[in-house]
Amino acid sequence: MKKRLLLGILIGTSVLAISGIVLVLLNDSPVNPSTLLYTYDVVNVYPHDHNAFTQGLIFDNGVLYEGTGLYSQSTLRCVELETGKILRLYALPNQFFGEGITVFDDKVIQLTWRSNIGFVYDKLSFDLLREFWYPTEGWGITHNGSHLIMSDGTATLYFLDPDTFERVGQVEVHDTGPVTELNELEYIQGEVYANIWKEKRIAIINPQNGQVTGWIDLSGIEDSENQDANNVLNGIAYDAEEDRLFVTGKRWSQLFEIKLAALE
Ligand SMILES: [Ca+2]
Repeated sequence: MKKRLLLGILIGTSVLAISGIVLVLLNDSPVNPSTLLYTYDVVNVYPHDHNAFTQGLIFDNGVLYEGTGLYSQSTLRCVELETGKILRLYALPNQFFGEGITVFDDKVIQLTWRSNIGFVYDKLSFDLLREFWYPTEGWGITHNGSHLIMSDGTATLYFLDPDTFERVGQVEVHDTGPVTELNELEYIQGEVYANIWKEKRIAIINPQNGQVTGWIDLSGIEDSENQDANNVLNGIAYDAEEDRLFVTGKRWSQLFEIKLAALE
């Protein structure tokens, strides 16, 4: 009996140990040596509303559009970059937790977290034009000019028809393993940049096959005022005309323009 018990303990311990190794491998997503690694230089710092729980951020036609979250506090806003001044604001009904946004043509599209409903607004007036349904959680959204690209907190990026909002494709994002917790997105020069929830790094993803082609290490960039575990890095915007890259975080008081620097 003692031998059996000992054997059982040994087997059990081994299974736990093996499971532990597997979990560590999956969670740590070790960096593929062929991916490019970037650090950053801060080029400009702009004010950011420290009450804005940033879930979506884009730069369009000279201004920022920002979607914020939390129940009873979610908004869509148009913001002046240089001053942080809110030029236009729409408050979502209290039952919705706002998530990612993107501008497609003359419309703003906004996801919600767990309501399975997206909203479509007129870009200039913020008049609500229509709603659409999707089956997963809503996290981040961007587009490649022909399709909307959305994340749901897993390793999957979904491609949606921009008119019908039907799902027409998907890719699994991976480096050496699946890369989960894909959050706010931005499509930049043929690749998808994705915040990883609760991490200070951004994945650069080939949208054709989901392969991570680079990582931006944003260690050291953080909010100087508002320390809270939920106030994580989130929000990537790109000014294509002037090639400016902006990042911020949830309830951060600053928004940073950064330049990437490749690490050897
Ligand atoms: Ca974005």
